[in-house]
Amino acid sequence: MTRISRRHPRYGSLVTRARLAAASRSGLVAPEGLIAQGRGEAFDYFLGERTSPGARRAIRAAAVWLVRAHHPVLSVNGNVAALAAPQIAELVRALPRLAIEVNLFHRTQARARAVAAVLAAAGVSPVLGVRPTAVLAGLPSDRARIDARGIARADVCVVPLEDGDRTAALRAAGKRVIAIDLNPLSRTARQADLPIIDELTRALDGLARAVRPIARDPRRGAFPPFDRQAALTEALDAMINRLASHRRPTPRRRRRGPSRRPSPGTARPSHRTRR
Ligand code: PTJ
Repeated sequence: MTRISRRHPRYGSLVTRARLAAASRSGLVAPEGLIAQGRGEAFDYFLGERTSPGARRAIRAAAVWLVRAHHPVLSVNGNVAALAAPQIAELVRALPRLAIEVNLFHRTQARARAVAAVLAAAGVSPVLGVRPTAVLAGLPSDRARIDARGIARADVCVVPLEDGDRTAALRAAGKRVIAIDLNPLSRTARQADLPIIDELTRALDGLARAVRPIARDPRRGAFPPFDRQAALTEALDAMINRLASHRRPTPRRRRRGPSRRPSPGTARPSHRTRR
């Protein structure tokens, strides 16, 4: 792996890229996963690479939903395993009822095993979904292959870096969907019941912190409502405001003076007179 100087102003981002590139070479991350990361990075730039107040509210609401769920499940693909295995382990320590299931778009048995191995090395056990035992209706891709002990019986699913079709299929199956996606315009974010518009590792860290005090409270209640549209609008506003703060005012264009207008009597012939 290339040596990256800690003094580089974008050290964190370069380390993440190098980790994903290595994970792609080993087959854990699909080549398409590198493109997905690039898209995510662009949106994170717009956010200023920090959790917005709106995302913080979404994280707190998601924590309540997870604690109140009977069978909460977190779905893990190649990117998610490569980027956030320690954060997933921390979230499971905060909420041991949370089931962890491998679910891949570009599915091979070797990749499913690689994702499970990375999670196991971080201390997550058991990892479901390596040998799928059920099918999610209405999905043409391999993402339909799910675990009867996990997503199939879940009432709340967390789906980071997901696609819109699966989010819609999960909702059609009666599940509440919490998405983690930096792109507020993605179909996933727009389909989810509770979109968290934030970077994956920051969102998972925030979830673990928010879950702990709620999980200690023995009272249980209904799922508080969440205004998805307001959350998406807030995320877009956060990006627009940041972009606007970097924008220099456009210099006023000089108006053409009257001297450039032809003086009376010297008017250029119109097309009609030329004809
Ligand atoms: O491992 P597999 O085979 O299941 O494939 C996983 C990928 C990520 C390749 C697959 O799910 C995919 O193609 O995803 P998309 O359709 O590119 O969507 C990924 C979404 O996640 C995009 O909207 C990105 O903006 C967003 N995203 C990317 N990186 C991050 C992110 N959101 C939060 N945190 C990130 N680090």
